Amino acid sequence: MHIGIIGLPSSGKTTVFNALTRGNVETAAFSTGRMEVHTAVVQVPDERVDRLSAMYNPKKTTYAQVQYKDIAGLAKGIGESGGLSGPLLNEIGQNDALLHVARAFEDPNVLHPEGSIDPARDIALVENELILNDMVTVSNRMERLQQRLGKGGNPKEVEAAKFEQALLLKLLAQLDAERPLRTLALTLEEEKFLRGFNLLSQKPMLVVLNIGDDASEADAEKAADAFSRDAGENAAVLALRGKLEQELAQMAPEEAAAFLSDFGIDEPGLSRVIHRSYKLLRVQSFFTVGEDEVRAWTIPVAASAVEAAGAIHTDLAKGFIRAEVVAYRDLIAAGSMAEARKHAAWRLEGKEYTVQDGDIVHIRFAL
Ligand SMILES: Nc1nc2c(ncn2[C@@H]2O[C@H](COP(=O)(O)OP(=O)(O)O)[C@@H](O)[C@H]2O)c(=O)[nH]1
Ligand SMILES: [Mg+2]
Repeated sequence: MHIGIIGLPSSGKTTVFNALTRGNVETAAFSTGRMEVHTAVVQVPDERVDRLSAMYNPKKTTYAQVQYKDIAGLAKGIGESGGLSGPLLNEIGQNDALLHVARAFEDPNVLHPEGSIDPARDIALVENELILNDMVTVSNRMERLQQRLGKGGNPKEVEAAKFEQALLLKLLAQLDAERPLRTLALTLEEEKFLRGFNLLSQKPMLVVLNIGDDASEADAEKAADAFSRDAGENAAVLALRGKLEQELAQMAPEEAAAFLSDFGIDEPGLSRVIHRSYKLLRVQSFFTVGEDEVRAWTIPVAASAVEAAGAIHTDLAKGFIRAEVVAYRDLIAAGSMAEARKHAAWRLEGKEYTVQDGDIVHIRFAL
């Protein structure tokens, strides 16, 4: 999974990236405006993995992973003339979801490109750049399609072109109304067709309001209410104290715990962001356990047992016989796999079984 961090210059993208990845990339009170990208892989904290690991004491424990990219270079007006530059478009387009950092902290030492603090305005500005860029992409596509339609072709080709034309018109109407594509309802066929188009405003988006140390999260989220109200299920907003989280991420665990209780924070913003973005991507985890390794795997929500097998290795999907399955809480309640096996909680499932979040799975297979 890949999540791209975008936002106006000096909104705190690098600060949030450092907080998420325990990184040490330099932050700056001014922006060079250059495109610059930093990448890091983050393990998704998961108490269930910790408990399973304590149960099995394996040689290796592997958490689910998310790759974050801090992408600088998006600014107001940049998408107006012919869309984003190739490299920037490419960097943003490659992600499964976007984490959009909007500045909500006051600090006279940090220049704001728009001259004042107004997160709702800034969110709309960035959205608009994505929308403009998609407009260019879709219009270009439409132009080529018109030429093709003009030339005729066999009935099958014409039918495919008509399907695309209807879809592109639908997208253009949405973009013309300055609305992102992620709020547009699409059929499965349309969604499939659009894969690989790199439409930026179609990507699920988590807006992170970067608030100051003593600002209230509730106040900040209210400021972005308008955005979250019509964003639908493909977007979410949460507030985060970027600078404080960055400092927190660089502390030793005991120091961090004391710090959290001093500030009255129960869950570090870091894990809230990771969990929310995981949810936005509509993925879930299942686990494999053993003395060698306890491991979390990422699969789409509603994936089947054979898809889960394929996530581990293509051979397991090819030679799939049955999946041994036990729900996480049933295993914990039973105390051990041997105990769980004696109860109905442990069962054999076929290819079509819909894997549930937290299932512990062992694939029986033969090649
Ligand atoms: N006061 C304050 N400053 C912040 C906060 N988050 C980031 N900054 C500062 O704002 C400046 C820009 O941050 P940076 O992460 O480099 O922004 P980017 O351009 O979006 O990557 C830096 O000087 C940061 O230290 C915050 O929550 N509070
Ligand atoms: Mg930066």
